[in-house]
Amino acid sequence: MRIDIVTIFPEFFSVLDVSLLGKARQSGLIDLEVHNLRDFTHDRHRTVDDTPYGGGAGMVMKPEPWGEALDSILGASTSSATEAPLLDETASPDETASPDETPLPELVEGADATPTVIFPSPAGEVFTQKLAREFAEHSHLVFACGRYEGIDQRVVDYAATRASVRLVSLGDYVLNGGEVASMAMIEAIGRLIPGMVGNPESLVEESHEDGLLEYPSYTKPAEWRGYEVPPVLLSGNHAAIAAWRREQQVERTRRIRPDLLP
Ligand code: JAH
Repeated sequence: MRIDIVTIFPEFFSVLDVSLLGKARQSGLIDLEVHNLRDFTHDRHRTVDDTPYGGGAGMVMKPEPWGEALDSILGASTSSATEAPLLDETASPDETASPDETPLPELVEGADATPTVIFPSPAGEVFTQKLAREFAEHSHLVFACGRYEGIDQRVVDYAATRASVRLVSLGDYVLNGGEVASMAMIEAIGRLIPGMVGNPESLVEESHEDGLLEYPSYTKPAEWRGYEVPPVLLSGNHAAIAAWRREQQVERTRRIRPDLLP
């Protein structure tokens, strides 16, 4: 997977050199490049912001550096999104033919090289494990990290003519910019890329993959500072352990996240 990040704080992303993501990059599984938006300015102050048309508080990110950054990442204009929809090349000629009653050829997601530009934004759709799974199938993701009051809307409109565009929020709170949100998404997506986690079974069991919160975990020693490990976990009765864990999951979910229950 190819990941590009555009930001005025490229140094934020040095954390991606370590841990699981760092290994995935070293192994070539993830090809990640961080771009400094200021490298796409031409004035001596490397200006990326200006006052908002119509007035109001704060500053807005200027479109010109964003346009040049996106062009350098996506390749200067040979449009895909504005022109004919991409055909599923795996479909037989019979399936792609569109006589009266037959639906038009589908846009293929992940199977093609159409890049997806993600704008982290409190105004976006909420990032969930489902969205992480979807993005993990894409071959090229571009994270466009805004700052200040946001990016000139025309950048989003232009990006949509060159790529799939998604506005994505981590939840109902405001950060100072898209960088931390991008990192959270990259970590959630990166660990789902096939070949990432040592044990694939550890992926399906984790929180939210089955719509319930995780059960509590214990390790040695069996007694610590007077606290004991629930005896069922030492019983060797695997059916009883599985039942206890499920009950803990349901009880926790009912108490903390009842919105997740049917
Ligand atoms: C804030 C650009 N919900 C997470 C999130 C994502 C992005 C931003 N804030 C919160 C943000 C300022 C400028 C993006």
